[in-house]
Amino acid sequence: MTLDEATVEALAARLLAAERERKPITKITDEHPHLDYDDAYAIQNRIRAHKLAAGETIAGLKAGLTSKAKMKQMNVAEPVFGFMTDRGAWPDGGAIERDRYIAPRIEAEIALVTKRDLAGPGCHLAEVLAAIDFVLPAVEVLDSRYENFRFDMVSVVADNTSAAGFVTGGRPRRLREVDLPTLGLVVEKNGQVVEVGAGAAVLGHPAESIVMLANNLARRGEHIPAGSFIMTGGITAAVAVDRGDAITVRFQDLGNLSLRFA
Ligand code: 0L1
Ligand code: MG
Repeated sequence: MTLDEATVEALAARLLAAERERKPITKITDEHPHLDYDDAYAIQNRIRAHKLAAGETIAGLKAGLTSKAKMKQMNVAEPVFGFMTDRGAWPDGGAIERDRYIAPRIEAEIALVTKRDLAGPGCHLAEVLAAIDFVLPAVEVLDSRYENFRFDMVSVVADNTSAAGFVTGGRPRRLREVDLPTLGLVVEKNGQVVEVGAGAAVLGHPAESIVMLANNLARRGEHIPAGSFIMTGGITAAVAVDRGDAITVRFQDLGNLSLRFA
């Protein structure tokens, strides 16, 4: 940890203002080049505390940068983790307020809901598989609070991993009814196929995201409570969206999700 409490608070306030006013800022590491992951998660935790104090509630947890290719590209060994609040929940088939965001992008994900507490260190795949209640399709809305997507991993963690919203619904399934690594999906933007992928793009198995999340939370003295909705990470590249765009994601076995930006 390199920052004192007052600086953590000031940086959290800066990111919250950027989100509220939709005015992007320069990445935090320009000013604090030695920022480490402990600093970054401390800033993210301050953002979470402010949102809860303002009346928002935690809607779920998320893993980001979970595809091996993207982790290699960004030179990171581990995904990044964040949270979603109820304010970012958009209905399946509904309209998303484009003006809520700076430069929104979407990515298709598999979400899992847990039925038992999960805690690291030492959390492993078998434990996570035994704790999954059901599987849901999800679309994440990403929006960086940094100018022109100029960021690095610690800055992204401080910015709650670009979390901005999500859509879920479709046809929930029990884990035994689906094969997560081979579960395929097709992303369409305005009727054109723009991305295709399968669950194995996420760390070989989407539940591995939850293993890493539980072990990461343990280092911060936290755990995954039973009943958590967890988005396991983008299967496809993020797709830029703007006002008027319509997105449909067709998930094998999990139904479709549709959203439009109005
Ligand atoms: O959900 C994610 O994969 C987080 C990505 C963070 C970086 C970005 O905004 O693309
Ligand atoms: Mg994501």
